[in-house]
Amino acid sequence: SRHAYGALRQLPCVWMRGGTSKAAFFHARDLPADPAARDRLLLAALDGQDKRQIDGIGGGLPLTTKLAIIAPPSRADADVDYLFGQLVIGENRIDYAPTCGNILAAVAPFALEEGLLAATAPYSRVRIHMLNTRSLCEALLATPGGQVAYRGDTRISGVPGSAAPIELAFHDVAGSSCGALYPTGHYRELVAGVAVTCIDNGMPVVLLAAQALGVSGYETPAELDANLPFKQRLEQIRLAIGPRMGLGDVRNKVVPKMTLIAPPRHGGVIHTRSFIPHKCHDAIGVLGAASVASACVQPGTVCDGVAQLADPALLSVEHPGGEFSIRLRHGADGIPGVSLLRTARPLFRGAVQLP
Ligand code: NQM
Repeated sequence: SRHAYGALRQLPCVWMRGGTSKAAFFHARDLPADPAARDRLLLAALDGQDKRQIDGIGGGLPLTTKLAIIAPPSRADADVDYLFGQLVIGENRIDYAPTCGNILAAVAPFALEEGLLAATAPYSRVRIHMLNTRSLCEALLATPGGQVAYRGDTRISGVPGSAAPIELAFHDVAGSSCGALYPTGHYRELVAGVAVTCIDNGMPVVLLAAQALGVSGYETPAELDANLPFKQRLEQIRLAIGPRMGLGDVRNKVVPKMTLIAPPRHGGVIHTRSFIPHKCHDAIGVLGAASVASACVQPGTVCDGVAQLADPALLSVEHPGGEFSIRLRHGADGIPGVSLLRTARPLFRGAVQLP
């Protein structure tokens, strides 16, 4: 046909690390407004057709195959809109149901450097509207002389070296996807014979004692991923509890995430293994960790008796790659407010080449 040969199309893109994840960042203005046409383009950019994304810029794993679409704010109390997308590997589709707190860390640097808002010196405060969950995050980062600072001495587990900190403070994330902090109306309940706690303080998470599923909770992610009977049982529980969390049929959704808990081993509050939702995370998600920490301060959850709470305002959540420190503010409404530190940086700027 006359279309058999042709040049590649160019789509402006910044490839960024946010916390312990990587994503392709796009301007909404560069993408089709129609969601179906937009997703066809994005799936071609990442190569959603192949498990390894060999013909695209996807990273082959859930944590490295993410995308962010950035736009001017659609609400008056925000500086920028952030839509997160997760490629569902092997299914050639993008899931927009959850947000991602790691990629969120890269939004403020992107918005400032791409001129979506002006930096102030020595710090800039960027109010980010997280479109997936319709909630707000305030990012605070160093911008000496109006330039984003990337070098610094903040270390986060799962990222080598150190970098400038980006503080993320969340205001209204309780019930972000499920409508309530404890969406089933219980602190603890039985699902398929296993005690669980369902919580959404920014991310829908199902907590359960590792021992209740016949594992210790200290296995490596690879060991747990290889344990198929265990993974089937975990998915059975996830499918059963999803509708009770207000998420409907979750067979094709990446929420709720499943988190195994065990007593802390390294001086933290609790030890975790998180499944997102099928593959075991090498660390833990940002809002996942916020939700776990929030459950640790609530008597009557499955964390009660497992968590070792020293300081109810600063909680160290242990995970396979180290720990994640979550600061909780306890307001009068009983809903813990969350803040935390991440680092982020651009890895590559240019244009994705599209067939
Ligand atoms: O919980 C992994 C990640 C995440 C998401 C996942 C995240 C969060 O580590 O907010 O950051 O749960 O799929 O990037």
